[in-house]
Amino acid sequence: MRLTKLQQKSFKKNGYLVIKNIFTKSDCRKISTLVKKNQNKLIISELDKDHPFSKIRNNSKVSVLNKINEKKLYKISNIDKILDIGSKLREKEMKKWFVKFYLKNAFDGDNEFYHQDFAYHKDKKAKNSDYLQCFVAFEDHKLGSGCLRVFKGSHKIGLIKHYLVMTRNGLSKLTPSSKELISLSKRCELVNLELKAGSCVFFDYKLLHGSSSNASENSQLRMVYQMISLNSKRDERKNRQVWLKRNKQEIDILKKIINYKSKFGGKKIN
Ligand SMILES: O=C(O)CCC(=O)C(=O)O
Repeated sequence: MRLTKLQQKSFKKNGYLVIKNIFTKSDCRKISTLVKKNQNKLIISELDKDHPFSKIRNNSKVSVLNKINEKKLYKISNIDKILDIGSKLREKEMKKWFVKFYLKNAFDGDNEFYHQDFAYHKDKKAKNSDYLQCFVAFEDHKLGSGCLRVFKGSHKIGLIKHYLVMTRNGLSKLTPSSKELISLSKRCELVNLELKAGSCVFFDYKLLHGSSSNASENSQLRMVYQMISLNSKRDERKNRQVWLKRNKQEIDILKKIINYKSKFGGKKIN
């Protein structure tokens, strides 16, 4: 696909670029059916359910396709066409690094804390410009159902301080303080990306973004297609260290909660 000079300029200036109709409506329907039909077989972990601590036999929140379903996906459409645009935007050869689907289920889908993706990767040796994300809507995304929201131009403000917060899933996320976000919202316009099914947005790993929970009757399936430059210096050993550290921090937070609860309930638990 050809990118115009204006599109390249707009990506550099704003930190994101929307491309409409990269997938046909018919492919979107087929891909949604494939992901939703297989979601319970494709769960990454129990914690990736909408309510992992409940007896509700609920939906998964995140799905990664296994080999068989990935083949089925590529029969529907070649999602790697995203790479061509990604390489043009980054002006270097990019490769697919990780693909996952967030189901953002009706009445259940969680919010995504505002964050810069690079906050998760800063200690892994690769540069911010080695990464790129493409976010694809396979259903119509509306503000009322928790569409993606981005702080326009925020990729230029550097890496903001992020704090670890615990989600209702028992998984931690990184996010700046709300005080910081309020201050940034005065400098960078907060844009609602109400994408139509089949449209996508490419964005810089330092672009601040997030979304509200989905309290509506409409699901908002999205695919997150992450790219990395062919020659990046990303260090897998560092990556493992970062994950282990975060896991330990999560366990410490959960222990604190259990201690607090047991004191509150007058019960001693070891
Ligand atoms: O699903 C969303 O609303 C946000 C996804 C996201 O933040 C990410 O993948 O970095």
